[in-house]
Amino acid sequence: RTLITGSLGQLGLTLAKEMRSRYGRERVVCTDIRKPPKIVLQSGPYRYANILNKSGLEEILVEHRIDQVVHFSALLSAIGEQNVTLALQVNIEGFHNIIDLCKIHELKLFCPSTIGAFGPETPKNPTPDLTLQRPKTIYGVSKVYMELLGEYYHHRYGLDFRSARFPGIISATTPGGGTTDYAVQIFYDAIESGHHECFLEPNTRLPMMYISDCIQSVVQMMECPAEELTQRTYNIAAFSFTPAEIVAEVQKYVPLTVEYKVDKTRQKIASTWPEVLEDKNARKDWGWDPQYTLEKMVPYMLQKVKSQLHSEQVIKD
Ligand code: VAH
Repeated sequence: RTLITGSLGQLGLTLAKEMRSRYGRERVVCTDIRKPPKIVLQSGPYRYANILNKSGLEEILVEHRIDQVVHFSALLSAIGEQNVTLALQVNIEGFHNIIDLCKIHELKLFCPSTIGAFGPETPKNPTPDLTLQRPKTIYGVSKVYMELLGEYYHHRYGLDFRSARFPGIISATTPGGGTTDYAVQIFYDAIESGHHECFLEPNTRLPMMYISDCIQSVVQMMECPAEELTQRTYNIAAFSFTPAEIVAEVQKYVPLTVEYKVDKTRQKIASTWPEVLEDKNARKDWGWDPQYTLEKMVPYMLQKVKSQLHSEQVIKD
């Protein structure tokens, strides 16, 4: 039975849907601190949880006989810089509660890391699994801490801790406060207005991934026998692109104009991140094999966003 924290964020509900279709509706419990829309309550078990309330979390784990946790709750890169205190609480204290409970109850724990766990001194192209990590955001610092503490708990207490460094994830689910969010917004703008204001410079190359591959990576990592994993945290890569490149790809399908209105804060963050991740160990150890290229993803995303906006319009009418 799986518990997903931060399930109302960009990835949680898509992962819950995939896991429920594989393991059964009742075997995946979604939690979040926010009030869920009705459709979420109808799709499977949901519990209110504040990851700063350790005893409340423990009650849910015991009551639902949880044996593995996917911990998504975190403040992302840009929003973390706006509220460092809250980022420390959620990304560090919240993680302490989760990892301690997983140790006490011997639960398997997956926590996503990120390209944001690297910094300006890290080799950018390619960025290997094991390299210098001096991130310049509280988000990145908290994710390096998570990687190191997870590794320590594995070696010291035998905790089955697993992690993958996600690139910017592209999905028809709104992300919250990231530096790669322009790559989601561009699809909504292409469908709704035909014009996109991009907050990054046109030549800012970043590793990205379509959500279907991201969700598969979590399922594959969690299903992999522990003895086949040779490390706790793995880079995973699909493709990298610049704003100019994705604009050109979208323009093959729909009219789109773009204006570069650079957000200095997010440009500064993006300039410290890798351009291309090297992920040979994930491919070797647990069969990582992304299915979506940039060229394959763009028409999928346009279709998904179009039908999502249409169904929202129908509900409004
Ligand atoms: C962010 N989307 O931009 C997240 C992610 C790789 C970036 O961690 O902060």
